[in-house]
Amino acid sequence: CQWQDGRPAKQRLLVVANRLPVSATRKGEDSWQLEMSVGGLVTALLGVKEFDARWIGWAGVNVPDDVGQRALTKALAEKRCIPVFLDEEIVHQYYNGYCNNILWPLFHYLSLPQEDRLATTRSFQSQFDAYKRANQMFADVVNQHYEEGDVVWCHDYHLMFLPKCLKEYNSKMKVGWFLHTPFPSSEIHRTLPSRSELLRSVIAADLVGFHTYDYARHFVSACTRILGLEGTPEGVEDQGKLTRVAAFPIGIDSERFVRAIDLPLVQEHMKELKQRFAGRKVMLGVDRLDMIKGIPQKILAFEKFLEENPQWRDKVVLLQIAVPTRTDVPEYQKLTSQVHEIVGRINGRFGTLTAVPIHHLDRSLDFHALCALYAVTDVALVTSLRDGMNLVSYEFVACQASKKGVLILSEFAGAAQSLGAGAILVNPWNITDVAASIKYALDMPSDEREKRHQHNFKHVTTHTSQEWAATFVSELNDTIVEAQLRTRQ
Ligand code: ADQ
Repeated sequence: CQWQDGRPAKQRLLVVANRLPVSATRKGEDSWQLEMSVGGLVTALLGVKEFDARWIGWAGVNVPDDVGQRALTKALAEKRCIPVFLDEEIVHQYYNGYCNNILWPLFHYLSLPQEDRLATTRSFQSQFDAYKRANQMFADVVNQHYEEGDVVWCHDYHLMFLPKCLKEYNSKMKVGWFLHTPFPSSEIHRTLPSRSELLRSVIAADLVGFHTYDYARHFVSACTRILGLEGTPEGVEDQGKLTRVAAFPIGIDSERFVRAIDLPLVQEHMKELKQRFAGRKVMLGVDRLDMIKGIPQKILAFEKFLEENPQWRDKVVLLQIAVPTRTDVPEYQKLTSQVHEIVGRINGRFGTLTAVPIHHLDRSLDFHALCALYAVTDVALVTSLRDGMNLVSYEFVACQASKKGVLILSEFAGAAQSLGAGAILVNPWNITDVAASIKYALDMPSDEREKRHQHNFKHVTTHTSQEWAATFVSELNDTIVEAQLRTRQ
């Protein structure tokens, strides 16, 4: 391998995340089918090409037998993936329980229904124990595959305990941790029974990253208020050890989207969509079907818009593509039924024999179909109640080079801080405000659309996922160098 500045030109990077970027389905005793998964983390990290990267994570299936585990490990190795095997009980307690039922809502400022809150309070300790056990299992696998000089990049709220476990194995390991969700105000984090233990584990890392400066600031405040540590402009200091804390706003592989628009397959899809919706303005929502994405609120705002603007009723269509996630969690099942019920009601109310105002699909679209949809859209609606960043808004902008459509964006998405000047920012809880913004977007003169689009397009094409990862890892390398210098002095 080639060397550059004393390091291999392609540095080995161990990416550790709860889920691998592929889902595995068993086809026989020793045969597996692998399929790419959908989600923000996968999208961002697929764009990372500067490193010799391996991905460590759970494949999303229970594989109790050795034959199955060996075969899956072999199949995954071809995709440079290394599995962590978790059994059903631990998945239930760690993933469904502690991660999805406790940390996810808390970090997004969402409260649980009262009965769930009480049940969660009762099962809290056993779920937290499972969380720690699971993180230790991830650490074991990282440790087996770690080679000197590797950089270990831990991702997300599932693995807050991992930096500590890794440093206990090897204090010289370069460990970074990045959170893809918001980090809430310290007042919210304070309510978590395991608040101190989690913070202490995270600051065992050398570098801690967030999407926005606000999330980083909340994290430092939590460390100062809850742990009594000193916050510095650089991060958090604990007995002379500095943990660097900073904002690293994620991006997308924008070139991939920009180029895709000219592909014959995408052009073909676009032609079909244009014919299908001729004479109507196209509005688009693309989300995982998750509470944080504000899908019911978005649809209710669209209903209000139709109610208040009868002249638009047969001239606009909302396409909502919502890929189901966490389908075994009752709260998510309830959300699906709720969305179906609202869509059905509005289509019944405003539909005609030949057209309905909302097309709702409960599924994921392939890359080419998604790009075509983004490209023919006049107005994209991203109305997350909270969102770490939101990459859909970036993807939409990247595909709009010729149409220059309008982005309506929640002020509670991290993306509002980077695309705020070009988008129309809304409070997703205020459906009157969102309905008025829809009207404003549909009526917007072309010179204003052009100006707004140019602002966002420039940002999306210059702040890419490649740059995000390169900046994080380079800062992680430098952090270690600094630490070593301090020790030498
Ligand atoms: P997510 O909550 O998954 O990510 P987001 O950033 O919008 O949210 O990324 C979703 C990804 O999944 C996009 O690449 C999108 O194209 C894809 N996707 C969604 N629905 C789809 C569908 N129906 N069909 C096909 N593809 C679909 C988490 C955080 C975010 C943060 C990212 C990255 O919640 O706030 O931006 O990680 O850090």
